[in-house]
Amino acid sequence: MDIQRAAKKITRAKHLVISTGAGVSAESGVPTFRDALDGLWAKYDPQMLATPQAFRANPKLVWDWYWYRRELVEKTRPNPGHYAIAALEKLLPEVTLITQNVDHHHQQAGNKNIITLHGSLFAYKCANNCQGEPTSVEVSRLTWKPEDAPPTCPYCGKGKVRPDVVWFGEALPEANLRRAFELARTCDVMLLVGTSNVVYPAARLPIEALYQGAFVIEINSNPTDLTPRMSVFLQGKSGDILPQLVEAVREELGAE
Ligand code: BJW
Repeated sequence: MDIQRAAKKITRAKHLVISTGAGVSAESGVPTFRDALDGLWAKYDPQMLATPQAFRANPKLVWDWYWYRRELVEKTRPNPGHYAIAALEKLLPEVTLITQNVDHHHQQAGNKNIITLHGSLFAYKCANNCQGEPTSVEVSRLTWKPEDAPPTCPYCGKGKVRPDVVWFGEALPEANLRRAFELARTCDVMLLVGTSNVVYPAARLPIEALYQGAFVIEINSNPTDLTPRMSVFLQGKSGDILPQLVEAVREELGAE
């Protein structure tokens, strides 16, 4: 069976890289981006909310939308999929998690070795990066009225404070991106979970891994454009499949 085949490869991996997207948090109640009915982009226009141009044109709208999402995520918790990924980090010698997610659920579930590609809903910076990239701002220490949002940068007094997430057209954090590509090119097994694989440069990670001969396992509730190239495709909810996969890995480890 495919789960057993995947578990065998994972158990014997020299370096397992796990790459996750919004689907892994869907069962926590965090909306994905591109799911047709309940994805964020089915209701909101990304060009109006997730670009630097949108923030310049309407900072309050963008700020309020991110604040609303932060509050929504704060009400949610990691799900069995996140905990299964954290268990893999404990069970196996070399595991690195690369995530596009900004919700911190992997950190809350217990993963330590994490590379974040698209920032965090809980971090903020000066929009002008007045002290260098990124000029982090601790928003809880600022006094500001919601109606006057976004607050002004406490360092330069000019730039507006913005969420430290990566918007369309912006560069990803350089060191994180470099490390993610190094790992994709050198890992022997990659587990790709809950991403539509349409947003670059993250979408290139599984392709790089495949080029280098890695065994790539995809878990998704729906096939993606990359599915035909996968070594194994496990179709279903990550909160169902990942715990089964971890159970099978434990059995493999016990059998060795
Ligand atoms: C389940 C499930 C369950 C559901 N279990 N599965 C090359 C070609 C074409 C375009 C480009 C290119 N290079 C760059 C671009 C432009 C652009 C891009 O990729 N556009 C494409 C959309 C065409 N990329 C960029 O602009 C990036 N920047 C860049 O390249 O800069 C270059 C540069 C260099 C130097 C200087 C300056 C610039 C930046 C991309 C930033 C993406 N930002 C966002 C928002 C983050 C903040 C926020 O949260 O608001 O990141 S957009 C959004 O998409 C978010 C996500 O991280 C990202 C990926 O989405 P993800 O995670 O895959 O979610 P979904 O919803 O798409 O998919 C969910 C999947 O889960 C589905 O498959 C479901 O089936 C599945 N699922 N429930 C398992 N229970």
